[in-house]
This record gives sequence, structure tokens and C-alpha cells, in this order.
Amino acid sequence: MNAPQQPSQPLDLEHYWMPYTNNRAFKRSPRMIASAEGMYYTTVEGKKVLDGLATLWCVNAGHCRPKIVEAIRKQAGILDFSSSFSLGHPLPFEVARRIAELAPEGMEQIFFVNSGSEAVDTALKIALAYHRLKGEGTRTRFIGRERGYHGVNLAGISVGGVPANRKAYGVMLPGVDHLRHTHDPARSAFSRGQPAAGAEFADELEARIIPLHDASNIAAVIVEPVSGAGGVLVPPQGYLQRLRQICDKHGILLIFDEVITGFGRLGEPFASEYFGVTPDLITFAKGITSGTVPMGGVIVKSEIYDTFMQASGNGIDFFHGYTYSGHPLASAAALGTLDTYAEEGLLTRAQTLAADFENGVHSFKGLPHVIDCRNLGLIGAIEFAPRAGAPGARATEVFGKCWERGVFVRPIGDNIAFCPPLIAEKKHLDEMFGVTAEVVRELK
Ligand code: PXG
Ligand code: PLP
Repeated sequence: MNAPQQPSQPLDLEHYWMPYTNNRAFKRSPRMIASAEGMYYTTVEGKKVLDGLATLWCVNAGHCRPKIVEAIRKQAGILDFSSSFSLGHPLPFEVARRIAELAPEGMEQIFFVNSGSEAVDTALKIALAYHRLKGEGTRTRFIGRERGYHGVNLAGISVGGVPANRKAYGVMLPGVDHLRHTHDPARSAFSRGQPAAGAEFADELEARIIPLHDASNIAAVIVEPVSGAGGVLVPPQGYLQRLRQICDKHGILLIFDEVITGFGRLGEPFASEYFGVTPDLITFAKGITSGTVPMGGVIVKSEIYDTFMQASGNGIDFFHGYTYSGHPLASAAALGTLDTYAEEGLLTRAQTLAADFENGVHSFKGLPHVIDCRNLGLIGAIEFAPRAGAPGARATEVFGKCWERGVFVRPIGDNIAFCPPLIAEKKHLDEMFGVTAEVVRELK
């Protein structure tokens, strides 16, 4: 491994406005990472920290994996950049073919972008343009869900349902409505895997939302198969199937946002396959390059792609694209990542680890202040009762103390989320849950 770059003088922290960060607190007391390998970071002080969240739900293959590093290095010296606007280079075609092989049957075309947020914007635009090409241009409304996270662009926060991400930004995209979330602790706390109760939460689409807006005005429903950033909410048994049935009945497109669940998180390449529910569009990002180079995309049903090819007249079929769509370095990273997944069986590895992971998550039941434990595949969360007058304080405290003791887990409101790289072994799960439990036992 290469030595990390050292700044030539003491770091000036003043100029970088960090995303989703309390900048003042961080700059008073920075947590700085110098390098990473496999399951572990090394901080600038030389301390090892176990990565219990695949960093930000992305590093599915683990850190600095040789094939991925080599693919990026090599590509940088061969073709640094080439546009995909009416020019091409071979790599994104090959990445698209490989993704189509992994995707649910009938979903064969991939549009590339550079992040999950862009993937969401792109999927929503495909839905609008598709209906218009089919002569159903009145279908312009979108239905999201409370506690959904669909990135940070204006369309994504409009269909998203995390209040803090929406509060400061006015009306956003008009014409959006939301399904209720599926979190139901009164009936389903401490469910192992999918809660047995709650499929009927999907009925709200047909009972309230469609009658209110009329199906002829609704373009698409967008949900995460398992909500991640909203606190790891596992769908009740039968819920996604029911959403699919209702959308089919009313000609509404169903978009699964698989930015976190894609690329092996549940033990199948995509959650759509795990649940046996095929949406019309899948958004992905993160795991496609195991976090190494920004890349995302939308997988579409071939019927949708064919409609654009046949009905859009002569000329450009979709007036959309990013300068860096299909970037050579991202594409090379994706191929290195897909090779690594294939060689090590990582896209199905979560199946092997799921039982140990589930036991680990549910071992928190009975510890101080723990009011729920949730899990599916290799994603899970524990939830604390909020401290009086200080919601979120318990999880923030657990995160801070775990970091000091060498384990990185993520606080989300009053939840702690677990989402380790797919190369994790039992001993890593033991370390992650063991250190977290030690900290939780001390919670006031
Ligand atoms: N959709 C989903 C389902 C996501 O989880 C995005 C879209 C946006 O992807 P980009 O690449 O634009 O960030 C995500 C990303 C958190 C957290 O607080 C979660 C995400 C990103 C940053 C923070 O846990 N998910
Ligand atoms: N703003 C300006 C002035 C631009 O010229 C471009 C792209 O050419 C963009 C924004 C969009 O950038 P990107 O394609 O990287 O999303």
C-alpha cells in the first residue's frame, strides 16, 4: 500500500465547507482518516478503526482492494476522459452489459450518472418523458414516502421524506405526495427480518392517494426497498408486492431506489431479486464502484428503453445526461469492482453472514434504552428511546464512544445503523457488535 499523502504544513481547516457536518464541532475536534485497507481505517494518529458502515453504505468490497486500485491506476494513464455525448469509448458499454447480467430479467438498459442523487433525478425524468411518449403526458405527479431518502437534489428531497432534509428548502418540486412510512414499533418492534404485520400500509396508495390525485395524473411511485438513511426500516412481508400490484393496475411506474440495497447488501445482486418484485426502474450508485470513484445509474425495463427508441422521433432520444456520465475512471473502477464481487462471491455472501448478523443486532434487546432492533441481509439498526429534551443524543454519544474504541457506526436520529463491507467475517461482526454493546451498557 502507498503511504498516505502528508500535508507540508499544519492543515488549515478553515476553507473546506464539509457536507452534512457540524463544521464548527469537527474543526474543534477533527476525526481524520489517513488510509484504509480491507475492513479497517487508520486515522492520522495511527489508530485502527473498524468500518461498520461500509463508510457511507458504499464500500461493499472493502477498502483499497487490489483489482479495483489497479483498474483505476491503469485507466488513468490510458484514457483519462472522454465524453459520452455522441462519442463513445468501450468501458461503459461493458459495465452496462455486466450490470444487465446481474439485474432482474427484462431490465436490460443502463443510463449512467455520477451519484445516487443524480440517479434519482434521472429516473424521475425518464418516468415523465416515458408517459409523454406514450401519449399520457398528464402523468406528472410523483409519490414518495415518509422517511424515504432519495439524495439531496431538489427532486430527490421532494419525493424524500426526511424532515430535516426538506425544512429549509421551500416548496421544492410541486405535485408530490407521500405514502406513510412503514415503521410500526407498537406491532413490530424487535422483528427478526421482515415484520409480519403491515403489508396493508401499501393500500393507502389505492385507498387515499390515487382517488385524491387520479391515477391519470401520477407518473411514478418511488421507494427504497429497505429504507437506509431514514433509519433502516425493513418492509413488512407482502408490502412491496402489494405496491407493485397497485402500480400495475393503475399504469403507474414503480421505482426502487437501490442506492444502498444494490450490489449484494441483502445477499442478491439487487433487493428486487431478494424480494421477488421487479420494479420499472432501479436507481443505483455507491456499491457499483465500492465507493472508489463516483458513479451511479438507472436500470430500466427494456420496454421503457424501446419506447424512447421508437417514439421519440429522429434525433436525440432523451435530452438528459451529465458531463461525466460513463466516465472512464468510474467505468474502470466499476469493472474492477464487479470482477472482485464475482471472484469472491460477494454479491451473495450476505446470505452466509445474515444469521450471525441478525443475532448480533438482536443481542441488543434488553440493553439500556434499546426499544427496537431491525435487520435484513447485512443491514441493521438498533433504536434508543430518546433522552428527555435531547432527541438523538444517545445515538450521537454511542457513535462518539465507539469511534474512540475503534469502531465506526452511524447515528441516525435515535438509531445506530450497521452496514459492514460484504467481506466482513464473523470476527469483525463480533468486534463491531461487541464494542457497541459495551458502549450501550454504559448509556444513561
Ligand atoms: N438514494 C438512496 C436510497 C440513498 O441512500 C442517495 C439516493 C443519494 O446518493 P448520493 O450518492 O447522491 O449521496 C442515497 C445516499 C446517511 C446518508 O445519512 C445516506 C446517503 C448518503 C449520505 C448520507 O446515512 N445515501
Ligand atoms: N453549469 C454549467 C455552466 C455547465 O456548462 C455545465 C455542463 O456543461 C453544468 C453546469 C452541468 O455540469 P455536469 O454536466 O457536470 O452536471
